[in-house]
Amino acid sequence: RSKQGFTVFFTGFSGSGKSTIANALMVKLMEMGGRPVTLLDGDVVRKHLSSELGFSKEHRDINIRRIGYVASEITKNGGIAICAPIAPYATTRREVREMIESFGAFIEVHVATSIDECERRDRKGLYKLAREGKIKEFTGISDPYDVPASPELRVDTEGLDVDTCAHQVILKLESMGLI
Ligand code: GGZ
Repeated sequence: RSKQGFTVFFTGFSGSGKSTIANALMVKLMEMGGRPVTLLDGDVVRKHLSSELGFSKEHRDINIRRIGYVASEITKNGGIAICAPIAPYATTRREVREMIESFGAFIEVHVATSIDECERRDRKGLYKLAREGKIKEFTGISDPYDVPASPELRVDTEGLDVDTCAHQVILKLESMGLI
């Protein structure tokens, strides 16, 4: 019997490493073969699915629900969805979890890079702009982030490299009998 579908849902600050780990995970899962793997990355979704949305709580919630809906359809059909938005609100993450768990497994992965470290790296220069007030409602600077209380996995990008973080997700999926 073929295995059930599932969604790996990364959450964390801008620049925390979500996209990089999500991509590394996608490559590993694709190499294993078997099921199709779909990556729903934050900035890609915002370009193609949520281009009219901003960063108010209402708009972020709509964005996360859209991602959750697409991931739930993939999960329902036995596929693998990897999502990598900030998803700052715990109640919205919970909503998405419930939507997906009616079809398959939901693995919440907190990419736990601290806000100080994200700001220090500032890969895209967005934290500087947020500090200058040129980007409003910036998560961690001028907008909230609810730290996940009980994610399936928390990865430490300050102590571990990308490949090790992605491998920890693989080990988790194996221990859950999903791959
Ligand atoms: C947070 C923002 C903001 C504000 C633009 N707050 O590093 P990035 O650039 O590529 O990732 C961030 C992305 C966040 O979009 P998400 O869809 O993941 O957010 S949410 O889950 O809250 O809907 C960042 C950029 O958009 N960005 N303005 N104000 N991130």
